[in-house]
Amino acid sequence: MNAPGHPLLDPLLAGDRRAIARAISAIENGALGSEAIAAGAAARAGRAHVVGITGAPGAGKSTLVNALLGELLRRGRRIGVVAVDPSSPLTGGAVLGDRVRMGEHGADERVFIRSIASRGHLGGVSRTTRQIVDVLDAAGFDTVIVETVGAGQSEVEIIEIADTRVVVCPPGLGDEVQAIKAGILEIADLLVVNKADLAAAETTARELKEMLRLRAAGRAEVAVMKTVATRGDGVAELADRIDAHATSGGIGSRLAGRRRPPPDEVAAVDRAILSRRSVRRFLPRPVAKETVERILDVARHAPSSTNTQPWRVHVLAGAAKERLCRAVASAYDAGEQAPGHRYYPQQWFEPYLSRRRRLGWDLYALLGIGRGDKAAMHAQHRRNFLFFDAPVGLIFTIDRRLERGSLLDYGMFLQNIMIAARARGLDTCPQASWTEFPQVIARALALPDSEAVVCGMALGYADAGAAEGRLVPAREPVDRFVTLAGFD
Ligand SMILES: Nc1nc2c(ncn2[C@@H]2O[C@H](COP(=O)(O)OP(=O)(O)OP(=O)(O)O)[C@@H](O)[C@H]2O)c(=O)[nH]1
Ligand SMILES: Cc1cc2nc3c(=O)[nH]c(=O)nc-3n(C[C@H](O)[C@H](O)[C@H](O)COP(=O)(O)O)c2cc1C
Ligand SMILES: [Mg+2]
Repeated sequence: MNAPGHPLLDPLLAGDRRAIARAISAIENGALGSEAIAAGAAARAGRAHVVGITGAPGAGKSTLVNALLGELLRRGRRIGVVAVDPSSPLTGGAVLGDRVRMGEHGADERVFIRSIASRGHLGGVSRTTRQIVDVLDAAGFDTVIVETVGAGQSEVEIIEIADTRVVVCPPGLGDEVQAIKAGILEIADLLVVNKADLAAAETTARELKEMLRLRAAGRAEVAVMKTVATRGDGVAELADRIDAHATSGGIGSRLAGRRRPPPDEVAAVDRAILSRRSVRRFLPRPVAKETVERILDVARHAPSSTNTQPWRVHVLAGAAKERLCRAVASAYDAGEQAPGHRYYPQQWFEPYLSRRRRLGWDLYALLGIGRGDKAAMHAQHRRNFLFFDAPVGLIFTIDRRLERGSLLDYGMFLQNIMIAARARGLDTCPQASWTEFPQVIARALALPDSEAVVCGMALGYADAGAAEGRLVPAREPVDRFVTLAGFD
């Protein structure tokens, strides 16, 4: 494990109750080293099933947690419980009776119960709760139950705390049910009408189902259950549902939720993707070597089948770039394209033929190149071999023995480079044109015979005033290339 060291981590991971209790206290108090404990626990988290029990004050959450605890213990689980701001005690349920009171004092090794107050938390109660849950997960409990009132926590925060979210509703007055936030319905995996011994329970359950149908469209599959927590009625069924959710992808889903970028980052990622254009005229402004290295350092995290990472990159600037450009441009002028070059199909067909033509005509129109003006077209294509004046040129190669699948990996790597460049205000143009001159490139870069040229790429700062820059090739709308099935 790479977690930064903390003396409590090893005993904690071994399930030592004193270490668990001390780690939780350290997190609660924001003690020095608590971040290291939290990071270490988070790195080991993901095995426990974390069940969040949320709902209005007095809904019967604690009573239900106690009953559920008893049921899960009967099923042989080891259980950690965290209660945020409890006003009623968690005792360990009927099974444990008086033997277990609170966590560290507990006699039963199978249960660890901890209450925390929401006041006075450094970094917020949600973060503290999340970290404590991770500690219990890392300490080896099978199930971690978290009771929260839900107030002051956003839905996103609850998603990051629990894998399975149970919302407890008291039977109520219609108004009270109406007050349930739509957001809660969006994130609930199970809705429980507790106090089903009261007359209004049936109506409440019906209203909740209706609300799920109307306000949370597409969530009609969310079960609405009834329990009488004080008697244990419906608790075994609830445990069944919770277990079913665990096995159908629930376990660890809270960790996936944490990787979801916050909204502002969503916008930034989208902008980097949507602002990318193939730029065909660059400013002479140089790009620092460190910047290129940084971009490649990000791009190397591209996925590749069985992590083969088939890319090899030749980064050229200054005289090295000039040398390659001179060699290839003069080969182009002499008409020395390699024979047998198979990048595109021999014979074009629709709809690809039209799209291709459209791109060419639009580009030539912007540049004032008339149809049939061979010399001007030649000169424009030639600019590829100057990397469109970009200060940095990249040539990508691959081991010839690799197959088509590796080119798929390669594409993802190339896109990463282009997006990472955008994020830094830089522009690119991916270039297949270089593959017309593999031998010339091999000679200029002293490539071994085993390496094949995949493509080239220009990298630099776009010339904002360039006519070519006004080219915005259209894209087909989603419904033209997507088939959706099974969503309703
Ligand atoms: N009639 C009835 N009463 C219940 C039931 N479950 C809980 N209660 C009672 O409801 C009251 C509140 O129960 P708690 O379990 O403390 O409720 P809670 O949601 O944990 O409350 P807070 O932690 O304060 O938000 C207690 O008096 C319980 O005995 C039930 O199924 N039926
Ligand atoms: C693998 C690949 C090779 C390309 N080769 C060239 C090229 O050699 N010369 C060029 O001017 N544009 C080249 N392009 C750019 C495409 O024409 C461009 O991506 C397409 O028209 C869409 O425009 P956009 O990238 O500006 O959105 C290439 C793009 C890709 C993905
Ligand atoms: Mg409670």
